[in-house]
Amino acid sequence: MDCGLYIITDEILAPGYSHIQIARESLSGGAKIIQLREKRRNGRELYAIAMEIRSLCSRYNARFIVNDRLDIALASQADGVHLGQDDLPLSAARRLASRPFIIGVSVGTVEEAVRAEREGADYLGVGPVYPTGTKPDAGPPVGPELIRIIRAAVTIPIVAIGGITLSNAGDVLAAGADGIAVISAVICSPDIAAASRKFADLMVR
Ligand code: 3NM
Repeated sequence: MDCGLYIITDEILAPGYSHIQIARESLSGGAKIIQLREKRRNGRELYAIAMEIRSLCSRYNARFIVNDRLDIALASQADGVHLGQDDLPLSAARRLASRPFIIGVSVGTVEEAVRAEREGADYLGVGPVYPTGTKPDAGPPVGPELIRIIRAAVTIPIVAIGGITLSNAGDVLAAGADGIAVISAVICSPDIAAASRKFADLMVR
């Protein structure tokens, strides 16, 4: 999977912005992957949002990933799904969605990373790298050091997540992350497209 700037939509953190608006602005600022992350809406609403983001991502030649909901990902013809450690097991998801459908898995230890790769994950979300208020149950920060350790232990792409800002993103990339996933540093900014552009520029250097 080609990585790059990976933006996760969160309507709660960006009052007045819908998932679709967040996706549109991030894409116009150079995001390469959009993940729809929504835990409150019903399936019908989520499907409608997913269909819109699907077509936006196609227009920008970006990937579209759905958090947790494999049903919504498949129904909307997303490029993939992102699974947490408490979501559907990877092996079960893979039975329903064969490649090239992408399955990403969140990991917070090298053991989880190695297991996810062995079970067929296409990329790893590793975090939280730094403290973050966005996901209070994300666990203690692992620091760029865990990126370095996991980089040496697996070959699949690593997307670093958690508390990543313009000032620490360089350290995370230097530790071996292939991509950077960002929520608050982009979507809490008054200009989502401009904030995305700054991260995207950092990643092509
Ligand atoms: N998952 P922000 S940290 C959604 O560690 C999520 O798995 C994490 O948001 C993990 O960029 C996180 O605002 C929140 O810190 C990331």
